[in-house]
Formats: sequence, structure tokens, C-alpha cells
Amino acid sequence: MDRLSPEQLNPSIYVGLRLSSLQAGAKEAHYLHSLKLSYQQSLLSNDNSDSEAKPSMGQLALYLLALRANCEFVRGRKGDSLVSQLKRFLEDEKGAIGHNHQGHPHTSYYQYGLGILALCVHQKRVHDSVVGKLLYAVEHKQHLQQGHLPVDTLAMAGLAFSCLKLSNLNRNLRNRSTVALGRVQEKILKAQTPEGHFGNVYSTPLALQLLMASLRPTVELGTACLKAKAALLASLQHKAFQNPLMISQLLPILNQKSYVDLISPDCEAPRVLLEPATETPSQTQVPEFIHVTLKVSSTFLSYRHSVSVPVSSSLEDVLKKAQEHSRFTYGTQASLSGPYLTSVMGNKAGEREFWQLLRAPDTPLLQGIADYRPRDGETIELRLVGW
Ligand code: B12
Repeated sequence: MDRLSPEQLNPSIYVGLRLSSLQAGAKEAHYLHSLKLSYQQSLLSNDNSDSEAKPSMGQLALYLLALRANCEFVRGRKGDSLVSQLKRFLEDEKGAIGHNHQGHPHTSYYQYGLGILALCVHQKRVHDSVVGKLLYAVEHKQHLQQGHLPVDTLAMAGLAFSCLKLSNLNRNLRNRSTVALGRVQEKILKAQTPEGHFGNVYSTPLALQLLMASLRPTVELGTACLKAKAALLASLQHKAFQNPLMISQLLPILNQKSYVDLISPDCEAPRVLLEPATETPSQTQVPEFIHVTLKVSSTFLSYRHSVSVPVSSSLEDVLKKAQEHSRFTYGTQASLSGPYLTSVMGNKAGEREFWQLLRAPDTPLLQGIADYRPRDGETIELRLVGW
């Protein structure tokens, strides 16, 4: 069998499916089997030659969530090794943040929260000082302000704190966790848009997971969640959810579940068999073309060029066309969300930098290069920024 790419072999998809009201029959077991083969092979081998291919801290955490979603506890020599690897990752990140909290995790606070959550649902305790770093970050807001991302990150931190409380872990930090959870909830509620989303449409599923796992529901909370769900349903009708990773974060919500339910997942709950998608044969028509302008701006280079692509092409198609027909070049890296743009015209984004995607004049895109479909006449800008 061909080795599946990270987008195809995605533990988040398995977690989402298991917490949903749907089941994919025999395919589900096959998918878990492939996940196990791939993750265990790269995580448990001593071969460091291809360290690029090793899963990151967040991917290891998602893999542990996937095992728990199948009602498995990590056990034995192999299981212990996975748990110690994740604990070591967290310890390294704690070191990178530093004693005075002035540093940053190598990955992100999002992955830091995910790591604590994954160990928690397996009833594995991390040191108070590890949880303390995440608590500090929530308590002192500047540490979580990653540009446009605070809601996703806050929600993940909140899910981790909820799990610790429900599992009675890190009891010395109980009061601080309760206060931090209240703070997370308050900030997420404040980030609700007039349409009802928390942050943006794609942070709403995780935000709802956190709010629904809330230990003290209030009327205000209930009303805000209802509004958010209505906004999500409207977005679903507008086909906003095409990316499998995004769907995997949404599925639990549609089934009133959250990642915190992985503390004691119900593997016997009846789920409806998922029907294979039927594709309607496309009629062969002469494609209509649109024009999209691609602009690159950074301190050291500038580029502007218009390309013509068939209607409903993705931004990635635009980049490919520009690469074929002009001096434009780009590079990507596979991720669980799809291809991530890493370099433009030979300039690789450095540590804590990224190539931001914007619709001119200044609107950051809410989708990646494979999912975003520009309209006729649009100008797309690629801008190297810090985060
Ligand atoms: C942290 C983060 C970032 C960081 C990543 C750097 C880092 N070292 O961590 C920064 C700030 C750079 C970033 C950038 C972007 N992000 Co972002 N990001 C996240 C966040 C909070 C966590 C991702 C993560 O760690 N996942 C867990 C690990 C285990 O999975 P992973 O696949 O190994 O993680 C890598 C990828 O997720 C990748 N990545 C991060 N964001 C994006 C977005 C896309 C579209 C792709 C393909 C990859 C990607 O960076 C991660 C670290 O290497 C998610 C929130 C969420 N709900 O998932 C948003 C999220 C995935 N990002 C999003 C977006 C839109 C972007 C941008 C396209 C924004 C823009 N206009 O430029 C850019 C990517 C542009 C590009 N160059 O391709 C959306 C995607 C929505 C969608 N429809 O798919 C999310 C859901 C946030 C949101 N609510 O809007 N992001």
C-alpha cells in the first residue's frame, strides 16, 4: 500500500469521527490500523536519520487522543515510550518559555495545550510546573496574542484545564485552573462576532467544544452558544467546511461532544453508517477563465503579475500557473490542514515568521492555498510577517 500523506493519515480525523454520530464501517478500523503503523514506526524507531518525518508534539498528542477515542489506554513498553516522548516534548517547551516566561514555545501554546490534554485523557500526570506555564500564559494575555489566533489557542488551553479538573489531576492548581477557565470563557464570549462566530468561523467549533464542556453553564453562555451554532449551520450551508481537519473539529460539536469526553469515551454508542459520497459526473464544458493578480511584498523583494486560471481554481493553482509563466517560485510543506506555504521566491519564513495570505488591500484569508478559491479580478498578496 502507498504510504499515506499527512493530510490523508490524520489522527484528528479519527478523533472527530469517533466523537461524531457517524461511523465509517470497516474503513474506520483500517484507518486506525494505518495510523498506528505509521505513527508507531516513526515514533518508536531509533532511526534519527529522517528526523523531518517524525511527528511533532501536537501530532503525537493527536495520535494519543485517537487511541483514547478508540477506548484504548496507552500501555506497556510502547505506550510508556509514547507518553515519555510527549512529556519530554512538554518539558523542552517549558524550558523554551523559560523561568521568567519571556520566551516562546518552539511550537505554539496551541500544541502545548493539546499535549497536556492528550496526557490528561490517558490519566497521565504532568508536573505542576508544566501546567503552570499554560496557566501563566492565560493569566497574562500578551502571551496568547498570536495575531489572529487567540480563540483557537484559548479554547485548547481551556479544554486542557477542564480535563485536569474533571480528572482530579494537578490538584494543587485547582483554584488557579478554575479562575483561568473563567477567564478563557469570558474572553471567548467577548470574541463573538455579530453573526455569532467566536473569533472566526473556523475557531468556532473548538470554542463551542470548550464552552459546552463548561462546568457551570449560565443563561448568557447558553444564548451565546445557540447563536454560534446557528451561525455554524449557516456557514455549513454556504459550504465553508471543505477542509477535513476543520470538519474533524466540527463533528464533535454536531454530536454535543468535546475532546474532554475522551476521559471516558462511549465506544458502544450507536452511530449511523456513513454513506460513500456519490460524485455527479461533471459535464465537459469549455472552462471559463478568470484573472487573478499575485503580489509579493517584503522588505527585500517585490513582484506583481496577473495570471489567468479556470473559474473555481484554488490559490494553489494560481501559484502553480505563476511559477510556470513568470519568475515566481514557491515551496510548501504538508500539514494536517493541507499544504502550508513555507517559502516564496527563495525566501523561507524564519522562526516565528510566516507567509501570510491576504486579499488586497488588507484582508487575511481564512483558508489555506489549497482551499481558497479567488474570484475574478482579485489581488492576492503574500506577505512575510512575524507572529
Ligand atoms: C498555530 C497556528 C498557526 C501558526 C503556525 C506556526 C506554528 N509554528 O505553529 C501561524 C500563525 C504561522 C499560522 C498561519 C496561518 N494560519 Co493558522 N493556525 C494555527 C492553529 C492555532 C494551530 C495549528 C496547530 O498547531 N495544529 C496542531 C498540529 C499538530 O497540526 P499540524 O498540521 O502539524 O500543525 C501545523 C499546521 O497547522 C500549520 N498551519 C497553521 N495554520 C495553518 C493554516 C493552513 C491553511 C495550513 C494549510 C497549515 C497551517 O502550522 C502548524 C505547525 O507547523 C490553528 C487552529 C486550529 N483550529 O487548528 C490555526 C488555523 C489552522 N490557521 C488558519 C489559517 C487561516 C492560517 C493562515 C492561512 C492565515 C493567513 N491568512 O495567512 C496562515 C497559513 C498561511 C500559509 N503560509 O500557508 C485557520 C485555517 C482555517 C481553514 N479553513 O483551514 C485556523 C483553523 C485558524 C482559524 N480559526 O482561522 N497558523
